[in-house]
Amino acid sequence: MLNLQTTVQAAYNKPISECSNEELYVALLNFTKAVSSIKPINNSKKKLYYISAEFLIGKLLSNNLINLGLYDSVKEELAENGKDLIAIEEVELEPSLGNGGLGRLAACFLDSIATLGLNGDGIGLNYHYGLFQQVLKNNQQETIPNRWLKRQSWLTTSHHSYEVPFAHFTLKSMLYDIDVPGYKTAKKNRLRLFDLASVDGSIIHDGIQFDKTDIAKNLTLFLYPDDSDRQGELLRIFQQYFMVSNGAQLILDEAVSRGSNLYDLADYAVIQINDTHPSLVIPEMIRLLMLAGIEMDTAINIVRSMTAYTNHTILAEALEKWPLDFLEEVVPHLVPIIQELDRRVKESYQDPAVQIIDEHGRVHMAHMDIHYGYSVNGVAALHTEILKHSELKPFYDIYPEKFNNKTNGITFRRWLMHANPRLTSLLDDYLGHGWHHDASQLEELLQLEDSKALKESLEKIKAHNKRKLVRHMKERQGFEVNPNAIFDIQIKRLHEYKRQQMNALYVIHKYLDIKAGHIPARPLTVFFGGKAAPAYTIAQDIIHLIMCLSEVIANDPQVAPHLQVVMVENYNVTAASFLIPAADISEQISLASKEASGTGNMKFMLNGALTLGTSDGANVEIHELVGDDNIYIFGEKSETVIDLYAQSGYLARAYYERPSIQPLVDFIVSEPVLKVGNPERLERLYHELINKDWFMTLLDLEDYIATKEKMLADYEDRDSWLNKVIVNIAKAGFFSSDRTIAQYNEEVWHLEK
Ligand code: 26V
Repeated sequence: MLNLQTTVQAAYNKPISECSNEELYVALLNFTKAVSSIKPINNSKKKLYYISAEFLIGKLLSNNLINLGLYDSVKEELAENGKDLIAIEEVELEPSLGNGGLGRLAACFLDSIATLGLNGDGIGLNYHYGLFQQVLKNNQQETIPNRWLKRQSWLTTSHHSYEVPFAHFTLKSMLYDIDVPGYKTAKKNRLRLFDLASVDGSIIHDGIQFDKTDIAKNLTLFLYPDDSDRQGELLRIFQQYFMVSNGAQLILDEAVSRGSNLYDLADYAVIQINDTHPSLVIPEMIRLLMLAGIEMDTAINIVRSMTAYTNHTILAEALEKWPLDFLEEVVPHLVPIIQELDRRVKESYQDPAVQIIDEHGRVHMAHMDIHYGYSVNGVAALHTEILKHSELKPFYDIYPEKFNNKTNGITFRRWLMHANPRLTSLLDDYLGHGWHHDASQLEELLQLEDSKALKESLEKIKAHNKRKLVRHMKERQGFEVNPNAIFDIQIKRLHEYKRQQMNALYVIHKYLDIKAGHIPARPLTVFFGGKAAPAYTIAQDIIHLIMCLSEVIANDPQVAPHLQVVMVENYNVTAASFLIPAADISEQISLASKEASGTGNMKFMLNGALTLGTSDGANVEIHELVGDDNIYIFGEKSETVIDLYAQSGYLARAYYERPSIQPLVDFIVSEPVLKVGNPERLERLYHELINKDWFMTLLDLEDYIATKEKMLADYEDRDSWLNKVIVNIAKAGFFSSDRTIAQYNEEVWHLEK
């Protein structure tokens, strides 16, 4: 039996009590890896391959200790020796293998797949610097490479290596594995990350710049490297093909080793394509099957029977379309296959909207997935309906049977047990442990709605979590936050459709209101966190506005005691686990129809925050579950928004001219803000809001402000607020990713348990 004390003694020749946190972290890493390595790998016949450009897995130490059932004993053993597991975990660097919701979803799914005892691995790339690190300086975002990979890490080198052919050279891959233990399970799965030995970080200069043409050195340096020029776009194709060619070769090897003759491949493997980044797996798998001697018709049918596609967005700019000549330049051997797939579509369907290769010679990756896969799913009920009846309607008309919904979910192991241990023990005290494996049991809380003791405990836990966040902010950013304020939190990637700018306009409203003498009953702290893509200028401008407002307010003694704005630097999974348990208000304010699902909304609800949101994505399902009294919904509905787009019916200026709105927008370029800000950025944002406002910020602004004011007033009735909190926690069970994965398995994958 492995033992922590023995591991530490063997590594450092001294007892736990004499080790530094750095030493103990490495010892715990190796100890946990060793315990996990003993677990057998799930080897049941049919296996899922979840291929994804992103896996936003977060720090793994506590997560893996929890899943291996070791957390309490390790924590205790460390405490007995005067050491604190939480402090030791600080040493771990967060893996930088993802960007936002899509990557975090993939991580939650891996946890649930393993926990449900299903055979399924993740396939992706091992980016050495991953997504950039955000530094906030001079009220702006700066970007630097994120050096997350250390010599000692969760990666284990595997013996697999494949040759990946490109137009002018062949690259030989290497494979790293990260164990995915699952919560108290007998078997484990893995995350398989392909890489290249020749990749070389020394080619990075001036922040995150590098030579985009040197593929052998740059291939797995960054996630989503800048694609604003041709070389950048080509590099994305190099990355995607490298990922899927390795993946397809691994899938074939493993299927054959389990007894497949390739004609029956679909009995051994199912591929889930996570958004379109892995779509080239379709022509690649067809190519490999043909190389193995299978004729094309049959190869196409095999691939179609084992490939399923998930759509995560309806934003046109995120739906990938690669010019055929780019593919010709990187992977010429796939081009005839893609052309043949397209020819067959054109032979059967005349509608240009469903073609794979359009009249400009661009390959629509999603179209290929839909024609040559057997399942297409959206990630929340509303999103799937929009896909069926609007965005992908011509496809739904052809293949109604392929379309299905899988509302997203989150793993409660990380987002409750790890992030909020006090709430976890409270729930254990009231409900027992049944909810750990069956989250629907949280509903039993509803019977306790009138319990004074429960409400008092919830108040105490929230206050504790706020103090924890306050300490964290002080340590990380030197920022003083008032722990007695209402914590209003918007954390997600910076994007105009998510409308952080609308929240900033609320802040301006509140500022002006306080200046006019309306002192709020309680202070309000508005937290923002999120990275903006380096080439996305308006998103950078929004960050700039938020930070300028933060400064203006902090320096105004009349307002500062009542209102505060905090921009959290480098928002990531680690920051989320401090922020979410401390929240009172969860901001989910996207323009209706644009947020496919959202998963932060689910994490906040589970941790006892109330949603302030539009009828978008999974907010709609949260609303249905908790009822009108327990959520704050505002804004136009998705049908109205879709109509407005169809008729070009939204005119920002008409809203701007309203007396309630104009002073708020004008404040962006007012003297106090210009004094601390960059006029070019502020003026650009100001003009954008008045003249374009593509995501209709001003459309919903009045309703947003009124609803938020109502929410703040309601907060003062603590008894009634806590009733709402209880309903939200009780109803969150539906959003366990265990439920989502069980549905994928029953309706799409059909893996045996
Ligand atoms: C697209 C692109 C295209 C250009 C380069 C970089 C890049 C990076 C990512 C994407 C796809 C974005 C899709 C996405 O992240 N969707 C989010 O998926 C979540 C999980 O389903 C969902 O909760 C969010 O609502 C949705 O925005």
